[in-house]
Amino acid sequence: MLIALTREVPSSINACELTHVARTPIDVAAARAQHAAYEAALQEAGCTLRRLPAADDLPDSVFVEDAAVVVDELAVVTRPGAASRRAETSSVAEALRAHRDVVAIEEPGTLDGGDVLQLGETIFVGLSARTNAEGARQLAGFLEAYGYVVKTVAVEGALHLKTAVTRVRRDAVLLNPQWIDRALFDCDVIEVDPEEPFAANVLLAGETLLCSTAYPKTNARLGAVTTVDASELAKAEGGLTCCSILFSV
Ligand code: CIR
Repeated sequence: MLIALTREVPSSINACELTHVARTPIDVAAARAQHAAYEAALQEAGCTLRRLPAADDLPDSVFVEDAAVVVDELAVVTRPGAASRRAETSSVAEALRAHRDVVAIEEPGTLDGGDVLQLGETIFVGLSARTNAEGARQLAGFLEAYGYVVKTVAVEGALHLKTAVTRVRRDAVLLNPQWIDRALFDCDVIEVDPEEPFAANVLLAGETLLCSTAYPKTNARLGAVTTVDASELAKAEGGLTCCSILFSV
């Protein structure tokens, strides 16, 4: 069974962190409707939803991906790079304890789940404005014990590693070559359309590839996809991977 951990869009989302995106008003009701459609698409893809309690006082709390990294053997609770986001992790840790042993990144390490891309036994960790070398080192310490190979990669121009590259099939990634070197990947590589730099953040849920309706040119390069409108959460600099943590039980 594939579980999708999610959390409702908080009423405070207009106070979210922003790095590469200019602030524009987010319609909370519209964002919640889009988020509900995203959850429905995950269910349609075969996921069982587990919704965390809403956290209206934490503006970025809908972006649960950043709070933990879950592999088959373990859950690693992060220490998010943005101080405003650190209180998000305790409820995520509590939910994960039902399914995994849970360990945590500790100060002075910082790590956002959006910087962690798993491709089989290889785990890429983006060194970004949010994830530091110490956070990556601690994560490697936890995961290498289970045989994973952890590779760090510098992220520039994008908020997170997974803004620049995500997995689209077992053996293929989608990436923006302006932000990440395609030579890092020894699998099939598909590039985003040059007019759609933010299109690389797609979510593979089981056999279903969830993509944003905002990027038709890139989506046309991917074969069969399921599209969802994620335009309101994009104003908060969030993409499709950010709004869930997927793991098998
Ligand atoms: C932030 O800046 O932390 C949020 N506004 C967006 C986080 C998006 N998360 C992700 O890409 N994993």
